[in-house]
Amino acid sequence: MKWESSLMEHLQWSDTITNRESKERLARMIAMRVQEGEVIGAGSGSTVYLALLAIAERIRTENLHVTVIPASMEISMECVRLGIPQTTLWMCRPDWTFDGADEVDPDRNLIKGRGGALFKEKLLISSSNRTFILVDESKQVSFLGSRFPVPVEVFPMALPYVEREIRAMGASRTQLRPAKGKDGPVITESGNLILDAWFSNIHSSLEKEIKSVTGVIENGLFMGYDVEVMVAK
Ligand code: ABF
Repeated sequence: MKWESSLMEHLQWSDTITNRESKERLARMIAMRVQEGEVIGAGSGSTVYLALLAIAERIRTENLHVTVIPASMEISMECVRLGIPQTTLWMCRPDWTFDGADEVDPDRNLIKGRGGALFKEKLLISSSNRTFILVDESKQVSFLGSRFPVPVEVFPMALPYVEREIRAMGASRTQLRPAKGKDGPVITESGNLILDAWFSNIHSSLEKEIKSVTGVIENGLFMGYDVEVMVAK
């Protein structure tokens, strides 16, 4: 069908996945957890994409019935392409959710949001009784902020105010995230901006402090969430 083939052109994961073998091991492990009739939340990123491939394979070969709640339009489009049925948080609550992360500390605190879908990812994880975070070893850090800034999703008009408040909280640097391959900033699916904020001391209350600023939609810190971390060697 024409519509499907034009959809395919926009999905270009395969060439760009780092640590692919580790991520494929995780993908197979998560696909094996899916049980008949379950509703599963799917975050975003390349590990989630590979897990969807493995789940689609089980749907094809075992006639498994599973429904996915996707955290992003990109993942939703992958589900369409792979023939995986979808639903929304309006319709039901996921039995469990899987997602990736950018950094995981020894206490299972996370930084997420390099793909800009942090708001819906957090909504999905908060709505789930159980969440699996799939990471390769490169994502394990001794403290958060070692490699990545904290992404903050900001209502556009609030940007100057939010930036001042975030700096007053101790961010040494803030940067509006630029769009890849074109002029202008990243615009999220909800029409907001992403402000990346570098902190040298990410403490347990920082997530809530950032969230309390008027104009902040969400941030990519996940402090103290009850998640199970699966690490591929
Ligand atoms: C999502 O995908 C994001 O929160 C995180 O930034 C990213 C991890 O991507 P990958 O699985 O491609 O390493 O989970």
